[in-house]
Parts: sequence; C-alpha cells; structure tokens
Amino acid sequence: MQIGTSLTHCLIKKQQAHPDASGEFTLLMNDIVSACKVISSYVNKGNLIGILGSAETENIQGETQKKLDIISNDVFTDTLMQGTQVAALASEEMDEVYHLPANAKRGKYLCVYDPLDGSSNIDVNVTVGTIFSVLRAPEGVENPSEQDFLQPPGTEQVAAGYCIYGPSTIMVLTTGEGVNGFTLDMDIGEFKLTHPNITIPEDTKEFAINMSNQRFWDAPVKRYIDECLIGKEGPRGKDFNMRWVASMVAEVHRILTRGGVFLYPIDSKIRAQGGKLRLMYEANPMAMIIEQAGGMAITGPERILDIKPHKLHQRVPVILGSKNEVQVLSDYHKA
Ligand code: AHM
Ligand code: MG
Repeated sequence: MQIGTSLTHCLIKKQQAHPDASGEFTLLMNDIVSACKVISSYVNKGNLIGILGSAETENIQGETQKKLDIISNDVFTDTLMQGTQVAALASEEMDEVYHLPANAKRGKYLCVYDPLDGSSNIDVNVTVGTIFSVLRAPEGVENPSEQDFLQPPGTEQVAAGYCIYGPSTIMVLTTGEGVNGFTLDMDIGEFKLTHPNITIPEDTKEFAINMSNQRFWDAPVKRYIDECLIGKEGPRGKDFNMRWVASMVAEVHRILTRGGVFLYPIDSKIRAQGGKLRLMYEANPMAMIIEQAGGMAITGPERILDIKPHKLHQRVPVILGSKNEVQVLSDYHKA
C-alpha cells in the first residue's frame, strides 16, 4: 500500500484478498475506527466541554475512573453495539462481559478494549490512547460468557491495535501480517497510511520503567536496570537513556518508532494481584503488535501470547520491545 492510502481503502483491499470473506471483519474495523475518531475528538476538546477530572466512581479493579474513561467506554461500546459484527464485548471499565440484547443479531467476533489507557495523564494533557483486541466468538454460542473470552491464548487474536491521541491521532493496527500506522487527517476525518510495515530496531539504549518501584522489584529486573545504569563501564558496555510517560500506548508507540524496552514487571507490592497491566486489554494486543513488528513481549519467564487467560480482568507483568534487549531480560529470568 502506498503512503497516503486511506485506512478504509486498505481494509477493503484486504477483504478482497480473501474472496471467501463475509465483510464482517471490515465492518467491525470500520466501527472501531469510527469510535476512535469520536474519542479523539472528545480528548481534544477536553475542558472546553467540561470533561476533564474524576467521575468519582471506581472500576472493578478499584481504580478511580475519570470522566473521559467513562465517555470513551460508552462511545466504544455503543458504536460496536450499533453494528452486527460482535457477539459480546468486554472492557477494562466494565465489571462483566457486555451482552447483546436478546433480539440483536450476533456477529462472529468478540472485542476487548481499554477505552482510554493512561488516563492518569488526561488532566495534565499528556498522551493517552485506546487499545483493542479482536477475538473469534465460539461458534453456536448465543451469549458468550467470560469463559468464552478466555478460551484462546493471545496467539489466537484476529487483530490488535491502538489509537494514540497525541500531537497527532494515529491508529496502529495488525491483523497478523505486519504492523501499519495511519494518521488521522483532522481536516477530512480520514486515517491515512503514514507508517507502513513498522519494524522495531533489534537493539536499543533506551528503557522505560517506573523507577519509584525499584525497592520492590525481583532480582532479574533489579540486575537488568542496575546494569543499564552503570552504562559503558558495566557488563552492557553502553550508556542508556530513560523515559516514563505512564501511558503504555505512548511507550509502545515510541518503541515502534525508534526501539526501546518497556517494563511493568512483577514486584512485591503488586505480587498478589499478578501485575499491574491487564492481559486481555493491554498486554495481549500490545504483545501481538510488538511481535508482528519484530520485537519480543514476555512476562519475565514466559511469552505473553502463550498465556492461557483464566480471568477477564487478569493482570500480568509486562516486558516488551527491542528483541535483543528483551532477550537479555528473558535470560536473566532463567538464570
Ligand atoms: P490505566 O489503564 O488505568 O490507564 O493504567 C495503565 C497505565 C499504563 O498505561 C501505564 O504504563 C501504567 O498504567 C502507569 O502506571 P504507574 O502510574 O504505576 O507508573
Ligand atoms: Mg490501561
């Protein structure tokens, strides 16, 4: 596809390459794209329409929701419900599986999403984003249950993507055949291909981790970061730079652009809950994108995409990015 080709055109072309395709996937992607355009517009308007700040409610994970968390969740959910491509939905901001009304036509997909990731950054006008993953609904199941969302490991995702709301709004998408990025041209309301065939440099000198958790880390992560900090004089033989945006979408987007490694590892403070980031809404879709772009994504000891989920809101440790650097972390976890 040529630079400047619209995302809609790319999706239709992809459908045409599969003569037996029903068009349902194209329609679903079209709905996801529409939802992200609306969320982008809300995020952009911010307090002009009085939507910054806390909603003073909590999600099932005990996190205080922002007004924009709820608005984004409603926009995404309502937009997908208007189509007929999904059999059920699940979101970081909803306690349980969202079922279709009894008489609604069911589609063959499930969609899981974090409608506004990094929402602690909303009020300070720092980059946030929407993360989504498309799964196949089990055949012959009228009302998919939580168990139906948990059947396959992340390797079975049909598609994964995120839409980043930063200086530009960019949709990054994979359907298992590489990764492409599309920038929203606000003047015409269309996403245009701007980042074809994204590949992550295999080596990096940049890491991203919340250093305030240092005293809680396990030995392999402590060792890795200590060695990064020693720099040229240490075993790594190079000086490192550090970033921490506290928006996973922004960290992943930076890694897709210039390489790097992102860590939200297990630590003694969060051990009981399994990690910080959610497997279904954050880790799996980002792991698929990272692997499709030539990178690597692990929990520490294991590949994220191999995890068999056991809970919708399951949390996992996440280490992802440039292949050779993540390999070092993988080796340290096996040592
Ligand atoms: P959220 O989905 O509630 O926004 O939480 C996920 C975010 C990630 O985007 C980011 O990497 C992490 O939380 C930051 O956590 P911390 O504030 O502990 O550094
Ligand atoms: Mg999130």
